[in-house]
Amino acid sequence: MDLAITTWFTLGTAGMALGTVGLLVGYTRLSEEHRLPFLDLVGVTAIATVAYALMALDVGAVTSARGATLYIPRYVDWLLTTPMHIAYVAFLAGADRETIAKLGALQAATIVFGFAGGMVASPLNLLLFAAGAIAFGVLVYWLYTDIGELAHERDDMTLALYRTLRNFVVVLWLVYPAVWLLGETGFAIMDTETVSLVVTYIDVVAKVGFGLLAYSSLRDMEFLDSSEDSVMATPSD
Ligand code: RET
Repeated sequence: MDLAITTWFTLGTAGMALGTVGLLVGYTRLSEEHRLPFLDLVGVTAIATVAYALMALDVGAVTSARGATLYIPRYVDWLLTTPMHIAYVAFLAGADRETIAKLGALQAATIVFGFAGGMVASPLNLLLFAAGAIAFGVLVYWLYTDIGELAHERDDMTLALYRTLRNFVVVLWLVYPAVWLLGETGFAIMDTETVSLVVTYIDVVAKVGFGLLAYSSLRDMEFLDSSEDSVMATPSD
């Protein structure tokens, strides 16, 4: 495999591994209430660490009908971790299990369509891309309508965190379909090396950044809760 690509994947492995350790330390500092859901976010970077390590070792690269290189560990990682992120966002809004499962399934469908589209010949590739884009579009629509309204019933801090993470997901994640179209999976304007560099960079930001954003808000909430408690505990004479 190309030395440059191996370098990006090695850097990706290091970034995800460091992120996982950082988030695990964060996990131990959170209150009982926030811990279990936060483990979902630690799981995301842990899965990505394994995916990047496999890619750095040149495991799971396949060549499509049109000569594009696709990395199976990357798509398996996305298939698992993007629904995990969506589940966290929907959980913050107070969505029930069924809704969380429905949103997770839409996100998983996006990835499956994207992988299938990347593997097949033109013009079917663009048709499958369109199917993936529609699934993602419906998901985003729900995050701004029904689920967004649901989040209004939560306390202010949780609502604010919901909004931050939802916007983070929507804006940052739009880079992925753009790169798919620009790369060899789409119109081949960008080569595999450039795609690998860009995707590795946003993957680390999207996964570690998401976890850090959540951590810092959860800590703020805990700090405010404890200072309210101490105000209430102050004897008023
Ligand atoms: C594809 C192509 C089909 C249409 C769409 C896509 C979107 C992919 C997304 C990926 C997000 C990945 C993340 C990884 C973090 O490490 C599959 C490229 C819409 C949204 C967040």
